[in-house]
Amino acid sequence: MKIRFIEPGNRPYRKSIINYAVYDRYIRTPSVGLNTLATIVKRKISDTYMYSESISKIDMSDVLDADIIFMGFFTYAAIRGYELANYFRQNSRAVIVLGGLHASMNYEEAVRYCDYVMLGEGDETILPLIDAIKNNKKPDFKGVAWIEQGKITSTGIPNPPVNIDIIPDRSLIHNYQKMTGHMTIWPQVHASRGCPHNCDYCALVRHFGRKVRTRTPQNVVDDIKYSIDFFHKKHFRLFKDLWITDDNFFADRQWAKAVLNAIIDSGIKYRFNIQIRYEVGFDDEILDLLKKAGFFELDMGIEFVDDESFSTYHKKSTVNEIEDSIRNIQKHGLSVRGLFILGSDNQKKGCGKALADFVIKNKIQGVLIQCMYFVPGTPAYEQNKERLLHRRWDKYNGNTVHRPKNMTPYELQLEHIDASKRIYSVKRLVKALIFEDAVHKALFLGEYLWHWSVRHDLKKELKNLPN
Ligand code: B12
Ligand code: SF4
Repeated sequence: MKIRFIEPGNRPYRKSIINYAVYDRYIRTPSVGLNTLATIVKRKISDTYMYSESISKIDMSDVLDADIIFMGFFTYAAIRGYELANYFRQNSRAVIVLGGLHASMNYEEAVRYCDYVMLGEGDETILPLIDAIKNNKKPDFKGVAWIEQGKITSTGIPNPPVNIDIIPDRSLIHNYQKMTGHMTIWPQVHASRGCPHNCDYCALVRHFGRKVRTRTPQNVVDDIKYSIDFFHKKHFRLFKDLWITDDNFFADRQWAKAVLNAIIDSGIKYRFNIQIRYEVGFDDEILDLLKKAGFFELDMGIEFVDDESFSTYHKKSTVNEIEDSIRNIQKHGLSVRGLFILGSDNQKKGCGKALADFVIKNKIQGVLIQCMYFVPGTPAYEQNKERLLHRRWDKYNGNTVHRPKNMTPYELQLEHIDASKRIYSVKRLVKALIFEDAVHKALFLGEYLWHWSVRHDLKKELKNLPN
């Protein structure tokens, strides 16, 4: 049997000099989730291989004669995913299976483009589905949807896998080893799944559930070691950074401590960053451990810089608490990256400047700004879907996609551009290049170029937005 895994990009991969400077135009990091599934399948079926449009073109001559093509994607890559699925259906005899967060939560949409949609996480259902296909049987276990005589059949959401101790085999991804020389691609490890919270707008809790499932600390350390080794094997890398991509690594505090201690005991000398909620900023013991383990940056989901927005979206933080948390983190010698949302119902014109002022005042080093969007499958989507401008999922990558309450969509997009321009101004670049340490000089320059490319795309979208 021949199995191929495909990760579509937000847009198809194109070789470009720009790939060396920015991460999301023609280049991104390949999916750890799809790589994990490919690793599970490879153990049983030797002719298993993966292509990710984040780092290469798809070799169609290798894919079209596969028996099964598995594709996985998030919302921003769904349109490209459907385009590829249509192409495979027309040009290959392969069974086409779609999965991942977007396909799973929108299976009634996705099922029109494939033979099967897989629901949920897939680790425990992918091999049974391959067996069912091989034996020409319809799946009789949870986790699959398909169309039969024009009617959608779903066997329901499967239980989430408990044992997630799997080290993704990076060598299964086409071109990956070669691309590890690019500084815009970095090693990633995902150590736990699920989050006990239940934020209205979060798709993750719907996909991964509220029960936190963790990998053993030793398995996480082994993955970190292998990942670092993979990235350094063929190339010299000036920056030694690894991103632990968990959504809520500290939800199980005892386990988090055990992993940090395991990293310290392993003697790995590397630099890590990780996502946090603001409460972690008050936990001195954890902050000390993070520093000792080699963490240099904490990526805080701050979302808003006004208390009214926090209460509208049921986020139980205040601006004062967030500022105190940031100060305490910085006191421990760690820097803070801010993850923000613009376009809440409470915000009006000027919110871009307010965001930039907050970032500059609190010495936040690096930002990701996202205009508010309501993702299918969440309560926020159900309440707000009438306000979405369109369902062109490829635009759901930071752009304005809804009608804000106190601004026009066009004005909100301008606020986003304004915030980015103020934070990544030439004046601030020069200042960073003179006064920051070597790492933050390089980081600021990288972020400056990345935001320049993000703004370029945001400006291009302006002509499509109502004013
Ligand atoms: C790492 C990461 C990135 C990386 C790479 C992403 C990648 N290639 O996977 C980078 C930095 C490039 C990135 C960028 C962006 N990201 Co991002 N990212 C993440 C993050 C933090 C972790 C991804 C991960 O490894 N997950 C863990 C693995 C185990 O899960 P998984 O990939 O879903 O796979 C499992 C299942 O879904 C399933 N599965 C997956 N595929 C398939 C396929 C089949 C056939 C089957 C059966 C099962 C299956 O099985 C896997 C194992 O169980 C997620 C949050 C999250 N927890 O997922 C956000 C997330 C995916 N990002 C998000 C966003 C919005 C973005 C950006 C648009 C942000 C921005 N404004 O720039 C950009 C898009 C870039 C672009 N233009 O293309 C959103 C997407 C929301 C949505 N509804 O789709 C998420 C969910 C964050 C959030 N809190 O909402 N991101
Ligand atoms: S805390 Fe973060 S990961 Fe958890 S539900 Fe809220 S937004 Fe989602």
